Parts: sequence; C-alpha cells; structure tokens
Amino acid sequence: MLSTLKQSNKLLLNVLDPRFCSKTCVSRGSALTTTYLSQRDDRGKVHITLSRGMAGRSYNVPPSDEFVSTVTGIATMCKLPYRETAEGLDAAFVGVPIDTGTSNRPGTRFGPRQIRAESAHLLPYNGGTRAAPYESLVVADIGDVNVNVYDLKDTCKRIREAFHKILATGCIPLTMGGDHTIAYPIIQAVAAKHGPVGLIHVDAHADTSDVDLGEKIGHGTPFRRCVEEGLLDCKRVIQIGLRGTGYSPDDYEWGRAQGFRVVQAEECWHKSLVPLMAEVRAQVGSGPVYLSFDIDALDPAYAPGTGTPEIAGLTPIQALEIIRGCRGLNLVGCDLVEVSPPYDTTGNTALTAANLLFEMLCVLPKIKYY
Ligand SMILES: [Mn+2]
Repeated sequence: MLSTLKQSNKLLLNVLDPRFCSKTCVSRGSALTTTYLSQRDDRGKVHITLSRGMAGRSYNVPPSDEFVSTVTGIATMCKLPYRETAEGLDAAFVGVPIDTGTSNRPGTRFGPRQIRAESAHLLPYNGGTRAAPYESLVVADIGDVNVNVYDLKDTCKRIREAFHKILATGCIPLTMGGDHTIAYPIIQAVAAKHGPVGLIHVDAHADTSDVDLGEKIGHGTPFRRCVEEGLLDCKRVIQIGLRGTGYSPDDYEWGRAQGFRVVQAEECWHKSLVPLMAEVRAQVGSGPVYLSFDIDALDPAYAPGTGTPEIAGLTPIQALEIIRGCRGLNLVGCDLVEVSPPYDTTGNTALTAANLLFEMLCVLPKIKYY
C-alpha cells in the first residue's frame, strides 16, 4: 500500500502510523513543497522517505529526527535514499571497500560501512557555511563498487568501469574509501570524461612512489601512475600536509619536478589555511579539478583509525578550511580515503570522515547558500 500526502506549505505526516498521526511540519520556504512517502510493508510496518520539490525538481532530503529516530533505518550515507545507479542524480556517495593496496595496517575495506554508520548523526544544513546541499542537488547513496578482494588489478578495472558509468550520467561522485589505490582508477575514469584534471591532494604522504615490492599498483603509487598516463594537469596539482620519514631527503622533489605545488605539513603548522586556499584557487583556476583527501593528513590524535599514521598533522579545523576553500572550483569528483575502523574503536575517525564528505558535497558547483 502506497500513499503520498502533500499540502502546499503544510505537511500532514503519514496518518497510517500512530507514531506520526498527530505531527505536522511546515517547510522552510514558500517555494518548497515537501512530500512524505509512506509505504507499509508485509508486516504492516510503515516506512517513511522524504523528498523536497522546488522549481519543478524533486530532491532527496534525509528524514528529520524530529520525526524519525537517528538510529533507525538501513545505514546509507547521511540517511539518503539508496539508488541502484547514478541515473538522475547530480551527486552520489559511493563506497569502494578495499584494503588490498595497503602497505601497513589493513582495515580500510570496512571504511565505507563505518562512515555510513557515523553519518547518521549528520543533519541536512551546514550551520557553518549556510550551504543547503539537498535544496540544490539530487543526491543519493549508490552503494559500493563490487570489488575483488583477491585481486587488486581486477579491482582497479572494476572501479574504473563503475566510475565510467557514474560519470556518463553527469553525476559527481563522492567516494568513500578504501585505501588510496582507488584514486588511480577513479581518476582514469574522470580524465576520460574531462581530460587532464587539476588535483587537490591532502595527505601525509605524496603517494608518488614508482614501485613497492616490484608492484606498480598500491596505495603508495596512484599519483605516479596518473602522471605517467597524462591524467593530471600537473601545473594545477597541489599536495597539502606531507610529512614524516622517507627514503631520501628528495622524496617530494619528484612531484615538484612535474610542476606540483607541494605544501609540507610544517608550512601548515600553527596557521589558518584560508590564505593558502586563496592561492590554491588561483592556481587551479576554472578548469576541472579532483579533490582526494586521505584521512591520514589529519593528526593521529584526531584520526587514529588509519593504516599509515604520521604525527604532527593537520587539525580538523584546517581540514574544513581546505574543503570550504574549494568553494567556487569546478570540482568533478572527490574522495575521502584510508579510514580503517579497527584502529579506532571510538568511531571518531569515521565520524570525521563523514563530516568531511558532507563538507565536500557542500562545495560542489551549483550548491545553494542561504
Ligand atoms: Mn594517501
């Protein structure tokens, strides 16, 4: 049984369920109409989803915990609807649950699941920037790429093919890793659509090694592969947060020799990164740009749940300054990688990742701000 209840500005919630029958809701602007769709399953249980219509389009809005408990429901990203494909979406959250490219601690195959679980706490509006992403773009969670946990090269092929399909619909992917290997096949698909892209790469590590143990594919090599294949517009590549021990004093010089701007963590200490991001926006310009954010860019005090932590990293405030500083850029895709839940029993690393992914959504092109 399916029923849709709709009034112009005032909404009567589902009358089929006694929990909701006395509630009413007023939408936040006269241009908006909000529709609650209630569906009763075989056991008589009622399920509520919400969509918001504006200017002839229907938007997906996470259910308000004014009516629906935070802890209920299948754990999709931000409690958005699940969709089988990216068709009809402006942006989509997608998981790539692998850790087979990891050099040290494993566990990032569980990243997307825990990020989704912790994201239940996120509400629809950005209180800091006044962004209203769900009044601007049609967004959903499209699930995970069906990776092959026994074969990393086959996994890369599966990721590339999945992202070709996502990008062909015009949808912007917001990817939950997974280890950083995934950036290589994703950027292959992104560059196939957009040509060589700019890159804002936030990380403790350069991830530009040539080989590890003779292997070309791994989480330490994705951006070397991208450069070799001409997928990056190297004069529009910025790496931020690099630090820690290396193989030689010249570890970051390979990237600089390609034309990258490399901003080591020491240049970020004790500072707001707002001025840096003004320079980044000038360097990136109006061309297509991809944002790849490794959670290990943050200090392990804030994000211990990751495979290759390095001390003295960025703060969550600086992470917000970087992402919010991307507003106005022509972002064509974003990822948040390297969350390894087994190393953080508090869930804070995944909670931080969920927030950063929401912030990425809030700076995509065409987002409305109040
Ligand atoms: Mn990385």
